Amino acid sequence: MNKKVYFAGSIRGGRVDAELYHRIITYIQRTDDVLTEHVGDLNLQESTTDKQIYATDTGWLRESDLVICEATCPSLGVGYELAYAEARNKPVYIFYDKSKANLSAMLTGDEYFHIFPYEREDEIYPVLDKILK
Ligand code: 6K6
Repeated sequence: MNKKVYFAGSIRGGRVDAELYHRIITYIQRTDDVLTEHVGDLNLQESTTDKQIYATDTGWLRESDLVICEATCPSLGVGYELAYAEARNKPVYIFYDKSKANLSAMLTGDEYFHIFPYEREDEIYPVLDKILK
């Protein structure tokens, strides 16, 4: 059965990696369901209230089977989501470009998280295959 994947990536933290999020989401969708397709939307518009965003996203986090995150661009919302997922025992997989980001010690120091530093984007996809198999 398809897994329900909560993909987390920066929105108000900055959209510099939005195209990368889009490619990762498209890759996951070949085999599984992404609850948060909008994170990879290159023309994302504010269309609802922050209260509604919080209610919807925390509901999807509770419904998800696992969380996959691209954390190169720092985001308070993503950090919150990762802690929320950990508190509910959801498996959490974090990717980041080690030449661009110095990931927070609050992530790298937490052994609960599965963290994958990469140098080139093409290293991400074989790891995703293993996570989703
Ligand atoms: C469009 C433009 C700005 O805001 C929007 C609509 N906002 C959001 N819609 C859905 N999910 C959101 C929105 N803002 C934040 N999130 C959730 O938090 C996503 O699941 C992301 O993984 C994460 C990003 O947090 P910030 O702090 O970078 O916004």
